[in-house]
Amino acid sequence: MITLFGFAGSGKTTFFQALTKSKKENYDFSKPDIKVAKLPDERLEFLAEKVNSQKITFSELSFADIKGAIKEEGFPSEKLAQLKDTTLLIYCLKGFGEDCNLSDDLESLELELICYDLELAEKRLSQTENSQTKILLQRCQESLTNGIPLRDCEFSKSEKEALIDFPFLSIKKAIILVDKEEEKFASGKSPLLFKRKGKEKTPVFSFCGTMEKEISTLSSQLILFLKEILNSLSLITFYTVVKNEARAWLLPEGTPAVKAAGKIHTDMEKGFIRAEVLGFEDFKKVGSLREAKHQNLVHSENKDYLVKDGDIIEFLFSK
Ligand SMILES: Nc1nc2c(ncn2[C@@H]2O[C@H](COP(=O)(O)OP(=O)(O)OP(=O)(O)O)[C@@H](O)[C@H]2O)c(=O)[nH]1
Ligand SMILES: [Mg+2]
Repeated sequence: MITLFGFAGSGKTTFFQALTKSKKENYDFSKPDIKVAKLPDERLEFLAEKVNSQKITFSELSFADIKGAIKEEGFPSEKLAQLKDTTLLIYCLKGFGEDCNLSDDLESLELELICYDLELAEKRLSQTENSQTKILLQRCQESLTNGIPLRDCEFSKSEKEALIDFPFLSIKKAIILVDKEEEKFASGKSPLLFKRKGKEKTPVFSFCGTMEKEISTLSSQLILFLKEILNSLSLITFYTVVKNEARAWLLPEGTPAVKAAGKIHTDMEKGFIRAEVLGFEDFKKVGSLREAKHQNLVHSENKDYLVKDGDIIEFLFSK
């Protein structure tokens, strides 16, 4: 789940509707509004056209839109707790109107998460007897007290694993999104100068939410933004062509073929025999599956093969 997080009126819902191609509904704002966005995919379109697929199925990402708090009031902790299942945060900043103050909004949003985490760290510290956990939580407490989000702290692999047990929010990966005025957007000016520590690594994107909503397809900027999301989440895409359907699937980088098969169907994972793999670039060169086979571009792989971005895969399995 990817959650849009920002103060009231920062353009989250406008952007959410553009992204998910949805309309405003009478929604119960006490809960997050969850919808999927189809991921535009030129490789899939090329594949579908070349193999004459009647059906084309794009991969999807789930987005959540939560109602923002008024900046002066801040977020109640029940509201922030709605972020705990999020894998990626999109900090939405208001880049339009007289009262826009990007750096201050970003800092305030980050502070909301830092305060939430600090309270959590202190509560858990008072509850734990384990000395290692205590040391780890004390380190978290120290960083948070210094205003450093946990995302910017150096943790070892085992510490990271231990931290999974705690629903910290400032540890989550983030992308910054600025909803800008049409005028500024057209002139391509970047109003952003985030000088804070650690922020260099946080990707920044800007859009005009109202303009995005009016166009029926996603803009090239928005497509880049979705690509950055996949990148931040270390997700890759593989493709299948079955009967009349060409389909894209998302997968965490470093997933073995047998698990990729399981994503399609558990039977395919259980009865996995092998994967016939064709890299997209090889397919692009020849433009046909038959020709690719003929030129020995298709390679057989066993269950441990790590799927690569762009692989076109046929799974062979016993029923
Ligand atoms: N000028 C301009 N106005 C925008 C832009 N994006 C959104 N707006 C306007 O800003 C107002 C608030 O937008 P929303 O998308 O509802 O804001 P929100 O972040 O969902 O607000 P909450 O749900 O209250 O937290 C609406 O009137 C939008 O039309 C933009 O890029 N430029
Ligand atoms: Mg909204």
